[in-house]
Amino acid sequence: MSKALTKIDRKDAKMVMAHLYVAFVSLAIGGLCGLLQVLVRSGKVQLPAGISYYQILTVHGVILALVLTTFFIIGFQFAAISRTAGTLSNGIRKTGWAGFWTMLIGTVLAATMILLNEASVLYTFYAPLQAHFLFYLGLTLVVVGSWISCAGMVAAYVKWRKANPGKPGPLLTFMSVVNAVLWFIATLGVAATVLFQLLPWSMGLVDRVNVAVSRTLFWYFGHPLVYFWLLPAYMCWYVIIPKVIGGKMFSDTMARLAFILFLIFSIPVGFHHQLLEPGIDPAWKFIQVILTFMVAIPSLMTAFAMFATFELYGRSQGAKGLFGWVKKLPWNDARFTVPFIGMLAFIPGGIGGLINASHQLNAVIHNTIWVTGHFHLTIATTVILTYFGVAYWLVPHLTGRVLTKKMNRLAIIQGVTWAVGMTFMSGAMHAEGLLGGPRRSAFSTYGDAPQALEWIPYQIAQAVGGAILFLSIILCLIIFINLAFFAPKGEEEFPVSEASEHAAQPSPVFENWKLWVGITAALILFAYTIPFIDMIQNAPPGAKGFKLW
Ligand code: HAS
Ligand code: CU
Repeated sequence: MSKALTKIDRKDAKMVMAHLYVAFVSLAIGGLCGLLQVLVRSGKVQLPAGISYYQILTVHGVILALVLTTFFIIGFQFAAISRTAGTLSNGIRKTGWAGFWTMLIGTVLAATMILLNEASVLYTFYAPLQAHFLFYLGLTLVVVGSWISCAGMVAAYVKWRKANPGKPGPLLTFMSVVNAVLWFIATLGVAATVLFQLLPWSMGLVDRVNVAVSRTLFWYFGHPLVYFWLLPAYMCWYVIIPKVIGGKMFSDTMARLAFILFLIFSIPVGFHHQLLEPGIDPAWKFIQVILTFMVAIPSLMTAFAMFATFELYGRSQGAKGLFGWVKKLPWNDARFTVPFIGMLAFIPGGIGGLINASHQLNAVIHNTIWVTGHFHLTIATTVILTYFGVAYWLVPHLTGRVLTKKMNRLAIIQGVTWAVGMTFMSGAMHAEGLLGGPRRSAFSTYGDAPQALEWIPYQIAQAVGGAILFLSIILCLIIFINLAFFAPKGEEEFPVSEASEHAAQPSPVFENWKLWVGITAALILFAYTIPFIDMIQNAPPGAKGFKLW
């Protein structure tokens, strides 16, 4: 690696930081809403000033699941590309800024409509709940902005390839491009339902909406969305963590293969969110469940690669026995420990996912707060703690400061408090879900039904966990502000691992985009064409809009 590439250019750094500011402001707002939600659901607290539970729940979901993630990911991927494929050209940096502003305007528009209580439709904005059309327009701008930025990433990669003919793209750049391509294909679904269904319907141009089609288009997008969140975390695990611990990446080839498998299998699986919906032939649900189990494979490969990385490093340091290597890991380095807690959470999180995907078991947990427990382990622990772990070196790298010992310690405390809070909150959600406690619902004793009364202690446990999580968010914000504005000046490393010297050069087949995008398209057409024809041909008259809040 030439010296020139190890430090990100200042102009690039500024553009990336702009994204991170939005991400962390989102964390503050979304985290506060989360705290209010668990308090309301404990039955002990009521919201003031006529604010509705569903309004803050919508803010929470939209600002954390859609806004924080997208801004963080785009910022991080531009940083990864700038670091490994060289400083962005002026044109590409401008593209990044154009994407940033488009997304920000969209975010402000959507947020305004939610705050005006015109769009309490939750982050999945299911029809026939009907929001103000400006809410859908705002989300459209967020998606369009992300397309502009992703096009910039692809352009940077193409430029690198032209300048380095015959060489495999730098791993972090390659991974960013896979995620950008995944995002392009996935967002076609949400763009289609918003542009052709929800916008005309909310503007009053058409009266009714085909709910089954709209929800199917949503989940065509909604599942790969979760991998769009996950892949940047995997970029950190595969490429950054080995360098942080002082070891080597297990296998560059395996990392590329895992990413390509995500591209292929992420999309044709949306029905696992619709297993209990009518109007879809069970045979097609079955096929998409099989494909869902296929998409677990690259995660299992990743688990294997991480264990291998840790064990090889531990043994190189003289570790003995089956688990001796655990002791050799740098537990006092937040850049490792915080993402590691994320990895641990993905063991129960992933198992929960496999349970959800099993049709019969889905009948038990669907629409219960078990699902909320599942995604607070996956996105809200595995992914977000990895993002925090990244921010703890990326922010000082970008601002020309350092992560001090004190901040490093605070960061570890942040990770541990998150783990504790989430164990309470997510654990209680899983348990309450098994007792039938519903998700997406405010506090109610359902007319003092005995079953509903059983849920209450778990809801109190969730409030305790949620309050601890909120403290953890405050710690995270303190660290972020310190690293952005106050930490001592210096040079913080952007760690990028090299492959172990025994590893083979990755095969050029990984960069055969026509092949991979072709297979992806074929699988999508296979999994969705007939069900869509069915849904359109046998459609009921369609639904009028409802505003239930
Ligand atoms: Fe999920 C619902 C199935 C992964 C997020 N999921 C959701 C929702 C969200 C979400 C947000 O099939 C709710 C959507 C809504 O609002 O309705 N999910 C899966 C499956 C996986 C999965 C099969 N989900 C994720 C990830 C998410 C996420 C990742 C976010 C980032 N999920 C479902 C289903 C539903 C669902 C159904 C619908 C439920 C319903 O009925 O509504 C798989 O990708 C999981 C594979 C993962 C593994 C784990 C591998 C373990 C690793 C860690 C290694 C640890 C190490 C450390 C190395 C097989 C990689 C160890 C060290 C030591 C010392 C021990
Ligand atoms: Cu899914």
